Amino acid sequence: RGLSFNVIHRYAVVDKYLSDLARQYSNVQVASGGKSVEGRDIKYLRISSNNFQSSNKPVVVIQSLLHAREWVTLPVTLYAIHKLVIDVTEQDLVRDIDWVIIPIANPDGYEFTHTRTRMWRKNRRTGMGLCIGVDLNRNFDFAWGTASSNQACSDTFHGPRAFSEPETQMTRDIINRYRSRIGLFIDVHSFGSLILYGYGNRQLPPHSNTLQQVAVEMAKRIDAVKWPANRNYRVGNIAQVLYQASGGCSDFAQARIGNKLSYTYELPAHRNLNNMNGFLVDPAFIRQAGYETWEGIKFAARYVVKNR
Ligand code: 0X9
Ligand code: ZN
Repeated sequence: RGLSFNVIHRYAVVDKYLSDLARQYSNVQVASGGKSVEGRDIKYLRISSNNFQSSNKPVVVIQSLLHAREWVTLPVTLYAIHKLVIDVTEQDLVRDIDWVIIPIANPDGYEFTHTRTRMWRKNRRTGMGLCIGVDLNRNFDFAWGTASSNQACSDTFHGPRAFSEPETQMTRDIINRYRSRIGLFIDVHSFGSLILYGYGNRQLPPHSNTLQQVAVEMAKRIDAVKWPANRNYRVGNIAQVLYQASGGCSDFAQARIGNKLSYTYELPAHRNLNNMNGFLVDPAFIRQAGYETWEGIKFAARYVVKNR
């Protein structure tokens, strides 16, 4: 039952799947967070064993495909949905937690990677001259415009102002709406086998020790079920591990949820072909990506329940 895990599904397939689930399962609601630049609904699921709105359980938010070309992030959210709705083997996860899952945060960019340019990263904003697209992970209102590009042609163009894009407004509104209940926020990207926390300007949140310790445990859980077996996940502050970056989604979330947990995942490049571009996905790894990442998410989610 559900969707297969041997292909990367298109927007229309995921869209129908989310609606079907909401029809078939009383604990699932589908909502639109608004429309993308090109007019696609940005759908997300709320999963709650009681009434989501009146519940006071901690909320875990998982988002994927903010960057269009990072296809392998989609099976991670679809696998999470599968394990929370269709194949529920661990009851505590639905008993103790409410979930918000946003599988396709950048639907226009994502469809464009299927129809035209596989390596497209940004959204499909026009009207800025010859070049198209805003980097949605530079468009959030956290130190906006300080470590990003003001050139529309750049792949890290931060947009005309913070939250200029409907796609980032959607995530902002979800974060603001459930702010007091969000215990864990995960923005899934690829690639690099990393679990990163704030902030992108090198400043550490006051609870960075907790962020580090929980991430180390998540990485252990993932590496333990990895195939091919290897211990390659690394953990740390985004600016120390990667580079400085402003306007990031998980930084904005971190600032809003205070001493709770916000991470950016960089999934593994899962290549088994020599010299294969790390954004390309070997079909043999689609299920594995969901399966192993879920082990990390579960650890952090349970940590949230125990430490609320
Ligand atoms: O540069 C990015 O946006 C992310 N890497 S990616 O290769 N997927 O583009 C990392 C962003 C992490 N940013 C913050 N936590 N601020
Ligand atoms: Zn990314």
